[in-house]
Amino acid sequence: MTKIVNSWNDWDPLKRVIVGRCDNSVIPPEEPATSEKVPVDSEMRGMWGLRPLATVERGNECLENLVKILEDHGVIVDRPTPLQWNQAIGTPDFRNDSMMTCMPPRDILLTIGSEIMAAANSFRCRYFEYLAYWPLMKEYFDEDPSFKWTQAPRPRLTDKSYKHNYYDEKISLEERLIRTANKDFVTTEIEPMWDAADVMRMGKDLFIQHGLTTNRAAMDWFQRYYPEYRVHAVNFPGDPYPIHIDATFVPLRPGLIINNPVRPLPEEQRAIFDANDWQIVDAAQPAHTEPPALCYSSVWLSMNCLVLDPKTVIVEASEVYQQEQMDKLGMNVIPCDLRDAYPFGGGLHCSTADVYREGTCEDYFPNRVKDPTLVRPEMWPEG
Ligand code: DAV
Repeated sequence: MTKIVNSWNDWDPLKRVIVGRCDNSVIPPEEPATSEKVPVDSEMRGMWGLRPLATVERGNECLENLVKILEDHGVIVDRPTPLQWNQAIGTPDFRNDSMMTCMPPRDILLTIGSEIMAAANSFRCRYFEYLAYWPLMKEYFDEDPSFKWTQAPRPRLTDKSYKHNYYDEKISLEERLIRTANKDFVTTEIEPMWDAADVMRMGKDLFIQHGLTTNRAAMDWFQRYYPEYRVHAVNFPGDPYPIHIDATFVPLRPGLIINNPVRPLPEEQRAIFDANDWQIVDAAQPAHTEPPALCYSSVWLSMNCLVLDPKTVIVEASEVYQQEQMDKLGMNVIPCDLRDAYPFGGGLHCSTADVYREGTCEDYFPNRVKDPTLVRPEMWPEG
């Protein structure tokens, strides 16, 4: 019997992966969850509709560059089936004028061991995005008898799921940073909401970013759903638009993490890493001062790399400083031209979702200390 799905972290040798597609991608209309996420000065504000075809073709070309590199390294690559993302959608609780894309599978699919779970995303425009991956899930289900095909509880995303008037174009960067440091985000706590890209998997420990796309109720849900794993809530106060952990806190191999220097992990949240001799180093500066046109993400996609194994990493081709740093950290660097795919939803890590990495569930944090990040500390006594 074939084992198709198995992945416990972001660094074990990668053997099979999903790479997204840009086809039919849309800039979605503003809705409560997205209004805060699109930076105030973004040219995407007030704009919505299909993305220009030439950019879609160019984005897909970039993804093909990645597919080729992966296949040359013996990795099996699967691709989603895009929908007509410009269709309007509705549920009993909301209507939205369009969907978005299936470029960043990392936001939708969370692989933990032999389970792939579709997330409980907070953006209404992403409510049906999982459908693009269902043909692949069915294939894995038919071929791998141990594959667990799961959907997280679907959020209702009524108006009660969001704080209204949270978005305010007049609020300054300083005020925005105070708000995120105080863990005041656009989503309420009425139901668990989370993006898979906010979850950093490290064997027995899951580190989840509390931010604009993942709430505290989601952390509680995770700890109950996975009682055998330690669930940690982390947050990065230097980020005015905290979404997704993978341009902020990126593990390269056991014991080594690169951390966005403008979004450092607060001192008190480091205890568990310090106690287990994990090194947290500042990531290199991005090579660009601006993201590409019509892009939601920041220049820090520079650190959104894809680790192929603990000695090999794919880094975006123009990110020369990040490449240089990876080299100094003892990694073999494979450059990949992907920047024109950024506008569709992210970098190398975002564009992929793990299917199979060799390896098992390890405990990388055997030394237990007082750890304020634990979501349910009473479940994990010290010592
Ligand atoms: O820095 O804009 C991007 C993360 C995309 N998954 C940022 C976060």
